[in-house]
Amino acid sequence: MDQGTITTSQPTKKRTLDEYFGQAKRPKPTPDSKSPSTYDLRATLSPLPAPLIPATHSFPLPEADLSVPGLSLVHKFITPAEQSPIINFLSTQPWRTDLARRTIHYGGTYCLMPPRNASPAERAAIERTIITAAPIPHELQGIIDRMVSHGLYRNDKKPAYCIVNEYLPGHGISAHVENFRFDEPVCSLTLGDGDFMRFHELSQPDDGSVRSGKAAKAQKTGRRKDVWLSSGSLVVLSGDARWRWQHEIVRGKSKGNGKGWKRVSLTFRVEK
Ligand SMILES: O=C(O)CCC(=O)C(=O)O
Repeated sequence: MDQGTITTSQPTKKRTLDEYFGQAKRPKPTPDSKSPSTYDLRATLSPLPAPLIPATHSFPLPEADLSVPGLSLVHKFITPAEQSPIINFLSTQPWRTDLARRTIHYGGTYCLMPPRNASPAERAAIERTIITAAPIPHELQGIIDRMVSHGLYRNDKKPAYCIVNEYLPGHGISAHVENFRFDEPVCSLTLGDGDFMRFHELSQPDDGSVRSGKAAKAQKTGRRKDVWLSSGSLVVLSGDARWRWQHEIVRGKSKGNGKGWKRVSLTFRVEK
């Protein structure tokens, strides 16, 4: 760089949740909708683009990991060739930048922070609140249909929520259980590079979000298990793995040894 040049980085304004999920930008639920995440898809997504992957596909049966009851892993859930169009599609989507890692929330967002002076009842209500977001786009429906065709979800009760997380070296997610507000299973697809997911056994099921700090305070037994999530794999959390074990993506600056390492995960959740 030219010795005389001083570069100043513009302070980036942290956007609020309202700026991401402002009421005006949210599709209105249809009158007969059962949940805030059900919209008239014909109005918002017409004509429907083709799903990026076909629903049917043969892959090995899920491998159960018996050391964490309720945990199973489907390696090669999608092929390397199927990953590229999904990654390209996600790159066209609006990403949230209010956390260290970039995220996209489809269906809704939750884990909202109650104000400090909130009463226990207000706190509980805020912690159960979901702010509606744009529905899971049709391009990603092939992933959902593939999970349905392999018996992970029922056709009449498909996941309506999906969080996309983009992890670069140094990014992670602190240990937490899956929000009790949702049903099981919770399924997470790994695109790009693989990584370990670390599981911690709790003394008893304990619902607590990372944001509120409650997850960090949950009492652990000390049993821990690292599970490798290969590229293209789907990790399936049910039973104790979903209610009684916390999961974590450990932050590590040296992941990929500086060679452009990146893991993108799509985590699907279903209404109770
Ligand atoms: O990256 C993952 O596979 C897990 C993401 C996760 O736990 C979450 O979004 O709550």
